[in-house]
Amino acid sequence: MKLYQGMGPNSYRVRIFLKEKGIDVPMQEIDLMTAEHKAPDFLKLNSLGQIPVLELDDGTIITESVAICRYIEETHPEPPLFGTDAVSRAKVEMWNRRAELVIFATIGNVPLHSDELFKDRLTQFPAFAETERLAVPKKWAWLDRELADGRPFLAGDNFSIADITAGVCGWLGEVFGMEIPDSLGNVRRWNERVRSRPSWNV
Ligand SMILES: N[C@@H](CCC(=O)N[C@@H](CS)C(=O)NCC(=O)O)C(=O)O
Repeated sequence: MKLYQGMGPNSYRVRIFLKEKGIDVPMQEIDLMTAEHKAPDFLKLNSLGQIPVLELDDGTIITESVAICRYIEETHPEPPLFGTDAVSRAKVEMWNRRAELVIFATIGNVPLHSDELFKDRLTQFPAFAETERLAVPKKWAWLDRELADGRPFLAGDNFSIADITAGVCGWLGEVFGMEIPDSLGNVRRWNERVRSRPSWNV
């Protein structure tokens, strides 16, 4: 098995997931700054030219961070990070989707539409980046209201992939000057709880 990965939130969430599982996977660093992910050899692995990519020993290629994590979950079930029964699995899916669609997408649009690194990937609209930047505190405020019920993790009592996805958003926001507002105590406590785990130092 080999993980092609590098900088950015998606590789980061897979590395955190592997660390939570206690698994060592050989990794190959793909340099986004030199556009290694758009080189013909890499496009044979992922036609979208994105990282991370997991290559299995039989040559099977799995892309998409959550699909990679699901494969790891199936092959290494402990500790469970996708829930354990019908309700908890559904809640983890629900919160992972919400973290991706509501928070990750909003924060991600800021660099996507303003950073030099993405200028060839899409037509950038810097004004859209700014409206998304302004929307970020509102997204965290929504999560703060959700977490007001006192649950320790997004999907309930147990740490899951949803916390990894949303926690990586906290990290990405900091990288681009969008810290979680001080006034949002529930989210700040959750963020501290999640990101102080040893798995985040990868
Ligand atoms: N949906 C994919 C997104 C992968 C992705 O966008 N990766 C970024 C790095 S975090 C990338 O490779 N960006 C380069 C590009 O899109 O050109 C996933 O969940 O893995």
